[in-house]
Amino acid sequence: MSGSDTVLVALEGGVLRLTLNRPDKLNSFNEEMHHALRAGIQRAHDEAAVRAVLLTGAGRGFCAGQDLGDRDPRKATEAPDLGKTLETLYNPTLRLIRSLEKPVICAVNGVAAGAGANIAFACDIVLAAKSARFIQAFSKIGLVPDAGGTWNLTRILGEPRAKALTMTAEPLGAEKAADWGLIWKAVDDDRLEEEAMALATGFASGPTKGLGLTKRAIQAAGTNSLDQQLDLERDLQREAGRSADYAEGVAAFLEKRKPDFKGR
Ligand code: T3D
Repeated sequence: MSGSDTVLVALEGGVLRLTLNRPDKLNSFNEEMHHALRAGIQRAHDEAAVRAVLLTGAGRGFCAGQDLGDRDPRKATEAPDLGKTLETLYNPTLRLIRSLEKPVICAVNGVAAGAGANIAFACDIVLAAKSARFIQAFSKIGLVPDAGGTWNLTRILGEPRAKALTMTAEPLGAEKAADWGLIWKAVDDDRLEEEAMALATGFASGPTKGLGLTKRAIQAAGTNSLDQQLDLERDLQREAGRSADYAEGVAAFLEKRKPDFKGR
């Protein structure tokens, strides 16, 4: 499989669909897939025509984290520098997802393990098939959670659940993940594709500027004081108020018609 085939990329009506595509390995990450995913998200940063991203997996899994076939200790002469692979491969992608000021929807179509689970949790809105499960597989192989897992799980779930999930590697079902607030929704398996695409398509005709600023504000709230956050809201509202989409939104409301947002 060539590098570009490891992530299928399609732009449909403003939605950039990125499909992790190594189904025989449950879409685990090899180096080519890292680069292809990163290039896809970078494209969403660069192209105004992209107004939402939909990330999903091909086959029966979403993503099983690192391809352990590429880490076979029996074939290595020395221990790998996994800090380097985080620094050069996983972390840049995580940062690109978080800094993209456009909605990133994740449709978890099956098992999400290791970094695969944590990349899903880094997306803005996560839908999962009811049959999907999330596994913090790291402790099974003597590693620590990465791809932002310790940060997201602790903030969202608190220490007791974050520690138990990561230390036991017990699978967490999609419905429980939704009950715990880790994901937005668990949906019937045969509805996942349709629901995720409807959500992404809706965003792709939405007020992209305002949505992006909303993402920035929500992400800043975790570390800001209330005073800092009130100042940030003031500044971002000022910016949003100058957007063409705000003018269109108010005009459309007053004219009792559907707004025609251009994403500016
Ligand atoms: O190394 C670094 O750069 C540091 C960063 C690390 C980040 C990480 O993500 S570390 C965690 C790595 N991932 C795992 O430890 C998960 C390993 N996989 C599993 O535990 C299980 O496969 C699952 C629980 C995810 C799913 O189980 P199941 O029973 O549904 O499927 P399976 O039969 O285990 O897997 C199906 C195939 O996918 C199988 O191949 P085969 O036998 O049919 O040829 C299996 O070997 C392959 N596969 C699944 N996960 C991986 C994988 N191949 C390579 N790497 C994998 N991670």
